Amino acid sequence: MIKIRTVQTLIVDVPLKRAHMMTMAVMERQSCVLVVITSEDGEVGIGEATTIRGAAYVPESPETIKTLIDAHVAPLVTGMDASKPRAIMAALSKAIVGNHFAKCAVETAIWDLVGKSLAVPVSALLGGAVRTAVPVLWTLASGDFGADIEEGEKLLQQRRHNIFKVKIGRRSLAEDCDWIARLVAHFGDRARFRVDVNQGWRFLDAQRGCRMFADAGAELIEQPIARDDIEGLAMLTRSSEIAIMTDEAINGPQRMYEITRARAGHAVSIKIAQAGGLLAARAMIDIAQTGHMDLYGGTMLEGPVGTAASAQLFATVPTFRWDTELFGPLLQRDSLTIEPLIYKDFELQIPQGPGLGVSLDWDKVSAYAREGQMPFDIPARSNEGALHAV
Ligand code: MUC
Ligand code: MG
Repeated sequence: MIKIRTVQTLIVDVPLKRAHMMTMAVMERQSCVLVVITSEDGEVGIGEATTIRGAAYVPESPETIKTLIDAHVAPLVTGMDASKPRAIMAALSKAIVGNHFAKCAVETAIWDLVGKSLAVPVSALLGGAVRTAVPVLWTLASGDFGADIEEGEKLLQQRRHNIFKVKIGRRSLAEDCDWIARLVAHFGDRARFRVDVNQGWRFLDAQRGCRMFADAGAELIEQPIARDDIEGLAMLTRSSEIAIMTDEAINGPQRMYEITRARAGHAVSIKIAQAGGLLAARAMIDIAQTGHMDLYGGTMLEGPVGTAASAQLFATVPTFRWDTELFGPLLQRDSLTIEPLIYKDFELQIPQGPGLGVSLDWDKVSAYAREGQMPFDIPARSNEGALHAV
């Protein structure tokens, strides 16, 4: 029995290295909701939820996530047995509708707590790792062509990334297509390119876009049209020469089942937050694989904690046909964890330590904590150097 004693949350705003421009929002910082769960015997588990600029992407924001966990999750799970994550998630889904990002952060902290209590990595609790690293692409979204080239060159030279996803949909179809054609011409066979429209096109634009971007040298188009247009996605999938990937449309196992049945995409993005947690994401992976959909390991631009959680799950999956985008920590100007995640040779190394394999650096957390979030009752065992409340 790993009895849960406390569930605490705080919001931390971490500046990004550069503005990240997408169809629906421009981000200059990432707001991370940290969830800290302690057990009666003093062990600590951490989780993280991030959204894309407030509630611009999903109907949750850092503020709603924190409020929901404080008001409704903490009283429910306090006293429960963390060694039974399925039972806890079942209780949460009975008591709380939706709120997948909040649930994912809580589930992550529970897995971390169990892993740390048993001294095994979370991947071992999820069936066991079948790989030690996952390939990671980078998203070009600076909004400036020269800056995109410079960024891509640097990342190639560092052997960080050789696959690039470009955020489009803010300009006209012709301008976006020209942008990609020029990137492809510049990098040649040194890099591969995809685009993410983030629902920015209408169906007819998308039909033209598939042809135009295939000619421009892109290999995949992510979420070209509205998230609820499953039939439209299926029609594009049937006619497109290049791969269509479904992302925002997937918000859990049920939706994954519908999308797989409809073949609304050649590939599907697996995001633990959109799924509603690691168990739900595992179910989505199983449904997609059973239906012969290709997998992609997605992100909600989490920092190192949420990224480590995705990595622990993805470590148990033999093949991501379209790689992963677990680059969130690299976009942040500072790291909230003591152990930095290791990126090398175009891959993220799966953290090997107990639990998620990362722990919070409380000096950094308190430096970036949003006003009013400190003082915070820092659990002693989460950071041997910070035995006092900040
Ligand atoms: C998305 O739609 O893929 C993930 C990476 C990125 O640049 O944006 C997010 C969301
Ligand atoms: Mg996307």
